Parts: sequence; structure tokens; C-alpha cells
Amino acid sequence: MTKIEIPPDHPRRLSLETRETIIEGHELHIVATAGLLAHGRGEAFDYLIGEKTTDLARAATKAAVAAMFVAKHPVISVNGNICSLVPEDLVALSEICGAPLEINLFYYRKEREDAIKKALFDAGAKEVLGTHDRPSETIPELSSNRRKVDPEGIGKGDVILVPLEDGDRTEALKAIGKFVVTIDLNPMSRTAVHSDITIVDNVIRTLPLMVELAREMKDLPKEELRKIAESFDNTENLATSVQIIMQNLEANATNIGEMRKKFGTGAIGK
Ligand code: PTJ
Repeated sequence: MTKIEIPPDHPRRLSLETRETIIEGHELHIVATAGLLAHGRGEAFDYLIGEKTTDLARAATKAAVAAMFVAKHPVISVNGNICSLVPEDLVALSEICGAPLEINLFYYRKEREDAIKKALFDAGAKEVLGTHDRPSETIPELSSNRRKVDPEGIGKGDVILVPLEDGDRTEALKAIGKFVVTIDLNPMSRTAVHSDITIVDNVIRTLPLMVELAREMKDLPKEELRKIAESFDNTENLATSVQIIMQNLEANATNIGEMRKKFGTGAIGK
């Protein structure tokens, strides 16, 4: 493996370590090559959102957990990126919420399915749906590899958590009446826009927070949970997320001169 040591005092240590994790996931066939590009896009949006969980993202995460508890059949859809970044948290959330883990890949290859299944079992999963040896049914609205779903998972699921998703799939799940919860750093992506609850945050922060909140909220009365989930306004959430990005950009425009003072202008021709 090519994993490199990031100096402990590096100002962008966490971001670089996460990048190493994704690269390692790619070498293990967990992450698709396109998953590396998707991660880079996520990094850029994380920068714009301030690389922290906003109060808004926290409220969305709480609503998402509430929706999973209220659901009859909550399901967690697993792709290469999420499996590589937070496998233990996926397993923990699945157990607390009674939501099965279903592998559902855009860039399907049998060796990827096997690698993801192994990573989930290594992280403590007892069952993994969506594998080639299991029964499958088809989402007619979708033409990509993801049209095949597990009848015991997404097939009968009502609330589906689809972290880091491509837009077609979200639209197809919505078209067949599912309540879709997503985690996407880009509040303008088709997935973000069409989901019922969009957590605009990095999955590396959201999944641990979902596990923490699920532990806290699991004994709340169903009516209270339903209220938390149903009172969440995703239109306002997305509009405010875009405003947060604009405010961060404006703050940078104001501060850029100050930041440049550290080194000043270099000398030419010396
Ligand atoms: O493993 P597979 O074959 O199912 O493929 C998975 C990917 C992610 C490659 C596939 O679903 C894809 O192509 O996704 P997109 O269309 O590139 O969308 C990914 C979205 O996730 C983009 O809007 C990114 O900004 C966002 N994103 C990337 N990294 C993160 C993220 N959002 C939250 N946390 C991240 N770490």
C-alpha cells in the first residue's frame, strides 16, 4: 500500500489523511476510479462550507436520524466511497436503527462488490444485502447498474439513506415514492436538491454524528421523532447552505490581502 505519513503538524492533516484513506480504498478495489474524482469535488465543497459541521447540518442530521427511527424499513445504501471512509460507523448506525446495509454500486464490478462486502464484515457487519448471490428486483426508472436492488433492502424500504449519491439514482428512488436522506457537500447537486433531507456536510463528520445522535434519540417517543423529521424544511436548508458558502467566499475576498502579507512579494531577477 502507498499510504504516506502525514506530518502531525501539517495544517491540512485531516484532509490529507482522508485522501490517503480513499486512495487506499481504491487500491483495495473498494473505491471506483471515478470515486477519487467525486472525493476531490467533495473536498472543494468542504472547503467552501468551512470544513466543519454547521448548526444547519447538525439539525439536518438530527432530522435524518429521526426519519430512520420512524421508518418501517429504513435502509442504508453503501457505495465505494462511504465504505472506504466510515465502515465502522455504517455498521453501528445500521445496528442502532435496525437499517440493513445494502451494497449498490454505480460502477459495478464483482471484485468491488467482494471488497466492499469484506470491508463491511471486517467492520463488524453481520449481514450485507445487495450482493450478486441474493435475489434482486429492478427499479424501472433507472438504466444504470444501480437499477438492481435487494427486495429485502431498498426494494421494500421506505426511508433510504444514500450517502454521496449520483443524481439519477436519487431521482429514481423519489419517482418510486421513497423518502430519501442524503449526505452531500454540494447543496446544488441533483441529489441534494431532490432528496427529502439533505445533510450538507462531509460523511467523515456526519456518520459519527449520526451514530452519536441515534444513541441519544433511540428511546424518544415515535410522535416526537416524527415531528423532528417532518418539520425539517429541506428547501430552506439548501438555500441557507448556499448562503453559507457565499458568506465564506465573501469573507475570503475580504481577508485575502491580509493572508498574503505573510510572505509579501517575491523578488524577480535576483
Ligand atoms: O462506488 P460507486 O461505483 O457506487 O460510485 C460512487 C460515486 C461517488 C463515484 C458515484 O456515486 C458518483 O459518480 O457520484 P457523483 O455524481 O460524483 O456525486 C458525488 C457527490 O458527493 C458530489 O456532489 C460530491 O460533492 C459529494 N461528495 C464527495 N465526497 C464527499 C461528498 N459529500 C459528502 N462527503 C464527502 N466526503
